Amino acid sequence: MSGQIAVSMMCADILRLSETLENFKKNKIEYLHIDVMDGDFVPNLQLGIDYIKQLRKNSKIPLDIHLMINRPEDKLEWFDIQENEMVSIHYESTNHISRALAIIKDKGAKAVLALNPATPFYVLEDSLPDLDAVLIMTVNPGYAGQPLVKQTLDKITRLRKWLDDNGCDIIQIEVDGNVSFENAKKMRSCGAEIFVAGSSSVFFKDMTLDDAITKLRENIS
Ligand code: S6P
Ligand code: MG
Repeated sequence: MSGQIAVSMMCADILRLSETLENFKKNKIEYLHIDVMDGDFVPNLQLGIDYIKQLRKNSKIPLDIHLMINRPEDKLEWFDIQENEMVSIHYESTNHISRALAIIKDKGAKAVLALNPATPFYVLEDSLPDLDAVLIMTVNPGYAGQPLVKQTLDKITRLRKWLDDNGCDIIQIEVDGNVSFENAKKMRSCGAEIFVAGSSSVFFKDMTLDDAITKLRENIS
């Protein structure tokens, strides 16, 4: 199966959102990636509840909600999670991973555990039965436009093998951070299946959305 694109909405031009969403519909973008930041787990504030509501009203593309917030289990109810959505929580953000994943699964959504670049993937072991995907951060979370943390490429390869060896070939790997055209190709060959596309691909300066999406699709097919 070809790789899927989750466009990073924090990189979209807020003054042109409706035409951007029309373009994503035309280009059959698989997910709208929503970065939620609380100024505590990460040193930045980003997309909120009302923005998410507006997106759901104006687009049928499923959301991929990336929660970079501490103690997500206390806040998941705020998001009105829908059945066709993906929701990721960070391993580093709570002592109650199992409780948080259960809340997401209860809503019928896909449960995703996100790992910062320096977090080893084997910490996932006892969560595997609860997971639909693993989100590998390939930059340190908090900002768009950062350089790749290079050792995360090898981490994707080792994670894919470990998942397959443990009978979890159904668990997908999503990658987020500096997924440039060139890096996306490498990440694809390492085993990534869902690609968060931000300022280094779909929103690449001086390229149209159409051209950038076509180029990214070629590199992850
Ligand atoms: C980063 C956030 C990401 C960024 C995305 C931007 O904390 O989780 O989703 O929005 O990485 O993409 P780029 O190509 O600018 O790194
Ligand atoms: Mg993200």
